[in-house]
Amino acid sequence: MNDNQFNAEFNAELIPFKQAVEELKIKFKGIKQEYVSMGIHSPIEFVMGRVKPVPSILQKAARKNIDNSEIFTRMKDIAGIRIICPFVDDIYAVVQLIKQRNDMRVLGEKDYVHSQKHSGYRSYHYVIEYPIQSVSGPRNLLVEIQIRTLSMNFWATIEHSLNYKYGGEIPMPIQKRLQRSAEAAFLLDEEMSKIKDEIQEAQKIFSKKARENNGK
Ligand code: 0O2
Repeated sequence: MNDNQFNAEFNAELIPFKQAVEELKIKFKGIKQEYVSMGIHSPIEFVMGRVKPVPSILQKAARKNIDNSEIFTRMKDIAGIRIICPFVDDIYAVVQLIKQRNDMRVLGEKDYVHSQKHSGYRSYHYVIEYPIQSVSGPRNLLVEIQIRTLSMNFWATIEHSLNYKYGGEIPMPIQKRLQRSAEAAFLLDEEMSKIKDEIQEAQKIFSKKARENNGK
């Protein structure tokens, strides 16, 4: 098979994963809208999703000794959803929301919120099985859902780009700084949680005013 054929077939295999990402983004955004319309605090601030770029899929498959023929059934994060929450407690509210749904099945979970990684990374990970309807019939796809606070997301985004810049070998002084900034992000989450009620009250007033202004 030449490179063009390989690329065409590989990209065709990614279509159902793109569909899963789009469907899940709509579903989680819908949850946020429901909370907002009820005037209740939403544990979801915003939702992002992506299909992993082909070079990253191939690199990860090589790193994890996954044969090309098994990539689409064994790799857990070809389709990825990221749910960003205002407060740490909200992460666990979203975890429960997902567990209770009957349109997806949880296959695995990693709590890096309570057990942060050595790098300083914190996030809650779910691997779910998600059914989609394709032209050739129903299929269950693996999707990774990362749930984290705004400050965890800020840290992870910066660290990810530094990792990219240094080809996965971040110099030790920068690693140390990142670990310290992860601590600072953790403290920020803790402090925000302590004044959660005040913040939510302010947000309610702000949303009410915005709705009134829109109605004018
Ligand atoms: P990318 O570019 O974000 O897609 P597994 O999938 O369980 O077989 P894996 O992938 O090592 O094994 O699992 P893990 O450690 O739970 O990590 C999965 C994803 O979490 C990563 O995907 C990252 O998105 C994120 N992640 C994990 N550790 C870190 C970290 O230290 N820093 C940052 N910024 N993100 C992290 P990818 O494929 O590595 O990267």
